[in-house]
Amino acid sequence: MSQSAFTAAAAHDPLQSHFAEAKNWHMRMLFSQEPDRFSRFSVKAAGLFLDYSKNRLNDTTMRLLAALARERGLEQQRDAMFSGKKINTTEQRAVLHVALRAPRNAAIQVDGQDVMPEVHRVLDHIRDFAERVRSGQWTGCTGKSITDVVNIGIGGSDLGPEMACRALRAFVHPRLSMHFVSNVDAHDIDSVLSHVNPETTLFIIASKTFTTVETMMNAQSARTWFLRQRGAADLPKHFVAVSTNTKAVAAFGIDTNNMFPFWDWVGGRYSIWSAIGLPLALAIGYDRFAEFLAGAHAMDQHFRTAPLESNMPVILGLIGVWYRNFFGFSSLTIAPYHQDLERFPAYLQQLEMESNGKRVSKEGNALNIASCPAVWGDVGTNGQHAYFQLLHQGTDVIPVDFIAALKPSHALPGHHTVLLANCFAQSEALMRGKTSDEARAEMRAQGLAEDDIDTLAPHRTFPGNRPSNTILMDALTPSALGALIALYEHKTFTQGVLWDVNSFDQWGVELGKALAKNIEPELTGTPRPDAHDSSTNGLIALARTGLIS
Ligand code: G6Q
Repeated sequence: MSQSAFTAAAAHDPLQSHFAEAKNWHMRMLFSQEPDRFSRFSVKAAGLFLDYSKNRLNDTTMRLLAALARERGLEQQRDAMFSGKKINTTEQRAVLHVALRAPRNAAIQVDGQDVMPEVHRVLDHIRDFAERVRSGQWTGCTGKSITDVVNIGIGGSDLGPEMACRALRAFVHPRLSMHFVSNVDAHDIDSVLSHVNPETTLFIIASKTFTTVETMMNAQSARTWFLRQRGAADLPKHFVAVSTNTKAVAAFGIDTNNMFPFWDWVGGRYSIWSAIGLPLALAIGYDRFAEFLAGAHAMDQHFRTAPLESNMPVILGLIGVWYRNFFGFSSLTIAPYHQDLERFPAYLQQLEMESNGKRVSKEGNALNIASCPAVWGDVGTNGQHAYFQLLHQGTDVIPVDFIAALKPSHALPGHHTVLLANCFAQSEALMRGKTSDEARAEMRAQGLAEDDIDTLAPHRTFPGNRPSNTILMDALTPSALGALIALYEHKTFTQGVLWDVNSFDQWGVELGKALAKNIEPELTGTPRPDAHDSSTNGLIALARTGLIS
């Protein structure tokens, strides 16, 4: 394995030597030596606040990490992305989700062509369509207003709009219920179809390629369900498409005037800002959707212009690199203390793991360093009653990103104070831990016998020194959500640059799309035992009999 660009960088060895010292620090010590850590290690941008003081780092760490980022060409590669260069080299594509949220008068070129007029033509179409559906002007085939919107898509054509519609629940039009169907397992679509009325339901078939098996099967099932109850002439009022494949959309029977296009320079997991965001625009209205785009654009401006040392996405990315490549931590947990961000961990899981879950460099050489950690999580306070045990006392150290809003989107008294208190208390406890002496003193105060104290002390001791970031916003508004997603997009970009991977292809996902096609005919047709191992043959045989015993 050749040396990677990461370890070959001149800034790498000083970081390695610094780590030899830093790995012995306890954050309790850092906080007592540097009482101003909160102001020193926090940053505001685009309406978000990041406190990164509860991390195992100091000024030198951040200076050395920024030097590594500079040496790896982060600033130049960022500028290359923003200017439409084909940085997705394995697919020869530009990467321009930032253009989708840029103002109308921006000029961004791909192959010598300004993409902004086309971006805004589609946005205007979205605005017009969303307003007609929301106002009741767009009706179903019997003249009734639309009450249910069913988005059929998967991966990047599902997770973004689903997460965002859930996150901005408080802003959704009261007449509209939003549904998301993704799984080829028809239990998914069945549970939706059994609750909606064909006369008042709008289906959005969302697929960049319009060939993805899951989406096409679900779309066909929705179409069959619809045609069983209504005529083919009624279909155009109830089916619209978001795609880059006009021919396939027309072949499906969708009026191409009701097709919302996007472009090959929008990656699936970066597509919520494109027409893939149509369900969100329908749900919250175009003006709010525009605020969502503006929030992301504000974060883009910050990422583009702030020095690396005070650049929020860069800081988040560098801290992740510090833990992954020096401490060797292999996982990151996302803990939104906001029920409406329930799907945000799943969204980030795709964003980070599909982008940076790579084992070769851009040039195709095997990496000699670790790349993306496993990303997972769930909302607080629920996680506290489940896996937080491992975060506090497990043998692995797992850094946490806490995310919270200062103000709730509901009016129920009391809850929000308790929620925030829990969020802050968790990061404090993870950082401080509880020493054996403290555990013993606590038990003594509770009146326990000395023998019991000796037995219990190791179990009631917490090592602490477990890192976390805390990201705060005023409230979970469209603009704050836009900024939050863009923050993580640019964090992911930063890490991809440091690790020297192409963050914008997904050959592992393409593999999954191809593999099932080999086995599917064998489940109903002739098996090909020579084509597989004994395990796969055994499983195919079981599925063919449909019986375990
Ligand atoms: C995202 C991935 C993947 C993709 C889905 C759906 O970056 O490429 O999640 O979005 O496989 O693809 P289609 O939109 O083409 O149906």
